[in-house]
Amino acid sequence: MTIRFVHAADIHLGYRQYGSDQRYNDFASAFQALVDDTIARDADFLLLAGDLFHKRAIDPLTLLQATLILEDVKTAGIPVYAVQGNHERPHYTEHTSWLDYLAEMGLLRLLTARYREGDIIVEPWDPDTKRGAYVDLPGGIRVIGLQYFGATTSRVVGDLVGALEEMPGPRPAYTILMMHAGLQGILDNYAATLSRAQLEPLRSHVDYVALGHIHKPFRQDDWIYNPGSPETTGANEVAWEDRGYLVVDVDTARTPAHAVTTVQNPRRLFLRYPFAVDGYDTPEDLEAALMRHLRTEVSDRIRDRKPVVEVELRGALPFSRADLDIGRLEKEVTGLFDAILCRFKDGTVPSEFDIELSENMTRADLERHVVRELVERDVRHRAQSEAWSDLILRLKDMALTGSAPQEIVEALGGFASLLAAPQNGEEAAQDGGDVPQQEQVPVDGAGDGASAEDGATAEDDAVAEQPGMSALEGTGPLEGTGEPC
Ligand SMILES: [Mn+2]
Repeated sequence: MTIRFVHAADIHLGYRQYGSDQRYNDFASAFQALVDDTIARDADFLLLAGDLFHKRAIDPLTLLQATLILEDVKTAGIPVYAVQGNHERPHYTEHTSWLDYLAEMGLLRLLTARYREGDIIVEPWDPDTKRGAYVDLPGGIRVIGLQYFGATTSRVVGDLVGALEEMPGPRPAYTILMMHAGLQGILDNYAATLSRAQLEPLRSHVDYVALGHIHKPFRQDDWIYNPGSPETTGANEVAWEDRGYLVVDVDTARTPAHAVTTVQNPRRLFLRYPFAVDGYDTPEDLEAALMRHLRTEVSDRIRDRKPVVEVELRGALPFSRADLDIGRLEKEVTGLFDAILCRFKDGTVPSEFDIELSENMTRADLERHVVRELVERDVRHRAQSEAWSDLILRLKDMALTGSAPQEIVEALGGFASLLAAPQNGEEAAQDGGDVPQQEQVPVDGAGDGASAEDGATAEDDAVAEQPGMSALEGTGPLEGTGEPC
């Protein structure tokens, strides 16, 4: 018996990365490319191992993308089997997801295990109810699917082993288990719940473990397979070049029965340039050196591909970050690379310098001295370093002595005036951060008195100074280390 199937996962349709329409379309293009290739290779079926959608509440255009692309597979007569991932999981107050909708429309078959009175239910997929945990295909091929179970995954896998052992009839010739689950030991910064040891009892029941969830591709012992993300949902994925999807040729007469080929689908070129900032004394020097470096990296071949460019500044910055015009730099780099967008990522630390200490300082003196020197590293606050230090130390004391949150908030009233009124801030903070807001000192040049609104405006401006940084923060958890999948 020979079959061919395609195993894909983590398509993330509907992800408007960096707020970019082009990036939004890139995710659909990657899906379309892998579907076209599935059809061209005349596969018997397509597996989608979770996170077809980037989010639970997709917009109509995303649904249209999914519908049109899945209609291509349907027209070609290739069934699609899917499981639900964490990104598209309905809220607990809801009962259906957009995957259920696609299943009702006959565009895919959603495989789901249910629990009844504490027991896992592993039932065949029913064409009437369009529900079930597995399908049996001609030639003794079985596809079992488990949706994302999060922290309970290892328990569910244990229950599944029990259910498979009790299942009547002969073992199928070839069994695929599709799951949206991470495996321990793949990513340093992500603690997956499922261990390899917990999967091991499935060995005698399952020939091919088809995973999704972790965007880094991996395979283990001709048994466990994870294709990775076809598009790039976070810059950390750039390093994993062999991402894409897997084309699996099964011949049940062989051992192992499958031969698995990784296909890197076409996707947006995503370039990442770390740049060490140490040794440049002025923003002008740094910018000139950075652009010189990037000019040696760029080529017509790169420009033709209209890449995404991320520049990560690393090292100790010898001047204030505020002196770098990140927005202008992003525009310059975008032009240089003919990029669809460029983002700067700030991985710098403030430069270290020796803090002068005299002998016989008390602990309190020492603390005040250190705080003040730290404040003075930022030229914007240098003139009021005494007031800032007072405020910082007072807030710390209040927190440590168990002041009520309201008292601390009132003390922060002094913080707003300090930002808004450089001339008088020192006085305001020294006389008490607990000055009521209506008594705050007027802002220079402003006709009316300082208000909480002025404070907010000052903060907004501070954020607006570095549009690149704030935009990058918007990339959310995918950028960080918490939930990379
Ligand atoms: Mn994912």
